[in-house]
Amino acid sequence: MQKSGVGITITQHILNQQRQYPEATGAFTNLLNELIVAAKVISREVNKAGLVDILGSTGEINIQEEQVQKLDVFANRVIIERMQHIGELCCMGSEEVADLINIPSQYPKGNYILLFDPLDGSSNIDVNVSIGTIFSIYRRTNEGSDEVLLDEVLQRGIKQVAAGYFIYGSSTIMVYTTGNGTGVHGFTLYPSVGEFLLSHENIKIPEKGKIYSVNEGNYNYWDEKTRALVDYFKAKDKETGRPYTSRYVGSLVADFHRNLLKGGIFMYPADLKDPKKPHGKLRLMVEANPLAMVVQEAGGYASDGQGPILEVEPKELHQRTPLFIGSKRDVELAEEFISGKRS
Ligand code: AHM
Ligand code: MG
Repeated sequence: MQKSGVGITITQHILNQQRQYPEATGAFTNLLNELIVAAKVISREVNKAGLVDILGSTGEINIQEEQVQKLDVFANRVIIERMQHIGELCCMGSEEVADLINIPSQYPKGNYILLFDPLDGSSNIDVNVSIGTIFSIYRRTNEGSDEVLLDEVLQRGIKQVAAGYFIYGSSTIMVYTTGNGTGVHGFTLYPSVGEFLLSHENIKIPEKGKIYSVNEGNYNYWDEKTRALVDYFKAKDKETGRPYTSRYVGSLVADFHRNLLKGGIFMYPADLKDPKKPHGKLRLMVEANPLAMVVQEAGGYASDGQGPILEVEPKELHQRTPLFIGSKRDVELAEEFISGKRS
């Protein structure tokens, strides 16, 4: 990973990328810039969460039947309100909202679709552990039509035109990619200046890591194959660098980001804890797909245990999926265990 000494801002970086496509209209640049503004607002609010009386839940239950925290509601609102008026989106989808979010009729519409998890890792808000915002951008398939159908949104991850996340940790970092070999780049927010500056240029994930990240409290809810996989990472074998180190904070963005930089595998396998959720906990469209695009562009891999996440045909906006993501060789190994090719 190279460090840039020139302090290039995220805006300059996006514009530089845009210049490589003479046919680009600037719509996409406009979209990303507005999203960055939304993230700065969320970041400021997250940073003062311990100072103002914003902690605690609103008492509402979101459509995933989980307690909604106040900051989730805030982050969700900021993104919708900032993004709906810019004229680049035809609709949005949020982890916190059951249906597609239409663009109000007073605003112009565009050809992009924005899917997001406004504040991932919400159970960590009130204990000062890193949380994040995840985003995924698609082009609509039926440009020109007034009505946006769910079918246009339910595209495979491979069709994403950009994806990334903001992590609100010891500093606020944005990581994004536009795919096609353009690389994965990270920018750190300099709060006093209010700018994201390039800090992690062309991130590459190590081909094999030393870390496994999973909620092992679920061990007894897993099937035999999943248990065998995690047992494998814990077994002693000098030649293959085992046992791996265990690291899990329970914020997907934070666990993913650490493994992206250091190498390793994050897993949220299918479990039998809740028979209504046989595919584990994480959502395909707002969590698995965007991080899968990032990791693959960085040289890693993401699988649902049977094949690439990016090839999964989505059937519902809030579909859940098992997720194995990180260093290529570690995820391929996980796939061999889960798909039964190895035991
Ligand atoms: P959330 O989007 O409601 O915050 O839930 C998703 C989070 C992920 O960030 C994290 O990886 C996972 O839930 C942790 O779940 P668990 O507590 O079951 O290990
Ligand atoms: Mg969430």
